[in-house]
Formats: sequence, C-alpha cells, structure tokens
Amino acid sequence: MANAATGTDPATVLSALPAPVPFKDVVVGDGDDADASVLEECAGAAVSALPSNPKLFLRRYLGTWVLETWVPGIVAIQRGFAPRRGDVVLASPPKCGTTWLKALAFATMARGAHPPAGDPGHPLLRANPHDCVPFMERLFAAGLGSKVMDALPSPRLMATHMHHSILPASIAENPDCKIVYICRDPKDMLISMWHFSRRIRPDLAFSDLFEAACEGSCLSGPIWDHVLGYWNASKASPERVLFLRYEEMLRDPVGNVVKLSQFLGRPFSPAEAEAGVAMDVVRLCSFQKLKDLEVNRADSGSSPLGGVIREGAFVNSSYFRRGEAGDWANHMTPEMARRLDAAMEERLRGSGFSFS
Ligand code: PAP
Repeated sequence: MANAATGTDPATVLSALPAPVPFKDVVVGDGDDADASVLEECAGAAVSALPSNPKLFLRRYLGTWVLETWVPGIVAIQRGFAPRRGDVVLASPPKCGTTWLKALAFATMARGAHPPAGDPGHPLLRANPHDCVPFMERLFAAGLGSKVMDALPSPRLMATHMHHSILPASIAENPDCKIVYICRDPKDMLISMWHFSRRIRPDLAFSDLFEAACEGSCLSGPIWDHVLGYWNASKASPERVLFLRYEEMLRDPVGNVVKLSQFLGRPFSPAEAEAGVAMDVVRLCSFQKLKDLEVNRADSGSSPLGGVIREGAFVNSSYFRRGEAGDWANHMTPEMARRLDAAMEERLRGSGFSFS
C-alpha cells in the first residue's frame, strides 16, 4: 500500500531502516580496553568493602543488591558508557521476561531486514536472544563493554538489571535513549530465580531466597524499589520509558508488541497490520518456538562473547523453563505468598502501580 503523502511503499521505507545486529556477530579489535582502570580499581578493596549477603553472592551497591561479580561492570557503565542517538535499553529485574523482551524487541526492530515469518536466515533462529542483545553488567565486567558497544552498529539494543536510580545519566536522562522495562509478579520471579540459581547452587534453600526478598536483599532488591524507579520514570517521561508486565504480555502478546513498536518509533503500517506482522513477531518469539530451536536446546552458550557474558552453567536452554504465570502456587504456602504480597503492597502503596 503506497503512502499517499510520499508515494512510498511502507515496506520499502521499513526495509531501508537499519536493523539491529546480534552482538555476538560483532568483531572487536585487540585495542586498549577503555574500562581497564575501573576494573582494576574494583578488583581491589572497593568491592570487598561493600555490605554483603554471602549466601547469595550479593553486595549492596548504592542501595541496590547486585551480584558481586557485576559491581565492576556497573561502575564501568556509570563512568564510561558512551551513549548513541537511538539506543534502546531493555531493563528488568532478573527472571521477569528479559529473554522474551530481548527477542520481541529485536524481532520488531529488525523486521525490515528480517521478516519475522518466512526468513530462514532470521538471527533469532540461529542465536539465543542473549547473544543478540548484550547484558551490560557482565559485558562491562568482562572488560568488553566499551569495545563491543562501540563496534555494535546502530540501532543498538542492550539490557540491564540495574535499578533506575543507579543508571548513568547518559541513559536515564538522555532524550535520545529509550528504556523498555518489564517486571513480573515477584512470587513467580523468585521461583524462577530459585530454579535458575540452583544450576550453580544446588543446595540453595528457597527459604533463603524468600527471606532475602521480603527484607529487600535478594538479587536486584529491593524489588519494590526496582519496580518503583521505572514506574515513576515511565509516568514522568512516557515517551522515553515504557513499562510492561510479563503477565499482561502473556494475556495480550500482540497488543503489547504493537505498543512496543509504537514506542520504539517503528509502528506497524496498515499493510503490516493487515498482513498480521505483529502476530508473526509474537509467534517467532513464543516460548515454545524459541525453546524448541536447535540453538536454544544447546547445552552451552553459542558464541565466544556469549560465553563471556554468561556463567558456564547458564546454557541457552536454561532460559526456557515453563514460561507461565502462577507457578509460585506450586512452591509457596499461602502464608508465604501473603507475606511477600503484603511487603510489596506496603511499598507500592500510593504509586498507582500494584501487582494485585
Ligand atoms: P534473565 O533475567 O536471566 O535474562 P528472564 O528471561 O528474565 O531471565 O527470565 C526467564 C523466565 O522467562 C523463565 O520463567 P520461568 O522460570 O517461570 O519459566 C522463562 O521460562 C521465561 N521465558 C523465557 N522465554 C520466554 C518466552 N519466549 N515467553 C514467555 N516466557 C519466557
């Protein structure tokens, strides 16, 4: 369908827009590591002086609980992240739908170059979403942040678990950078985190994770502050911060992909709407589709960079477990659920956001 004003076909316009490139395909040179001095500094006393939760390998950094191994990466991001016009940051607490959001955002932005249906060469068919969109804390902690991000062509997609309060101004206050946030019922988040963590800590008791979450000291805690930071930012700057919920995405995936495409400045054209392209994106990124792909059944990370940004046990298949809402009921007593719900509600009261 031609655009009456310009006479151009929307599909032609779209295919002319640059598509994101999987970061695992980026070739980085041997040049100097711009983040080296920060990493050196953090390797010394800086990290060990922070309050810790040794059971969960966490440190409290600027009021937020993060994996000890991420601290140097966070400091390097804060000091050295070089923004670029059009950057898109996908933010989330862990185990809240990051993998899904990475796939959906990548497929939505890349659809001009890679139609989500009928392109056997689609990057998501050969690369795990975590190899398409880098996790910034680990990339920078590995000393590769500046190198890889500089080499990555625009538009750049990247992901973080950082609280909004500790994002550098180059992201949080940058009018040229968009943030897409996803969160999830904290009860399901904790169950997912427990299963995931047991890959490297088989002895981890769920009660340890649960108690830490209620006190605000689980990974990425306090979770209420994580959610509130992005919620408030989305209210203050809806054109720069999009706030999504995992359960809502499960309920209405197409509606949320349409919302995502509009927010990213790449809305579906009437012709695409008629052809059901948003549904194609949803199908390509569905839990079952991604889980069944050869690359995601693999027992290991699929690229050298992938290996750097993931702990060894966190192989591609580990990101796909059940992909449902409500699994908490199979693991928590009603009393535990009430306690965590109450802790969340108390902190979220008056914000205009609630998980219930
Ligand atoms: P991360 O923070 O380590 O990147 P993340 O992707 O946020 O993990 O969370 C994984 C959860 O998303 C898993 O939930 P579960 O343990 O309750 O099953 C995983 O199954 C789910 N997930 C992964 N991909 C999808 C998808 N395409 N659709 C829906 N859920 C998904």
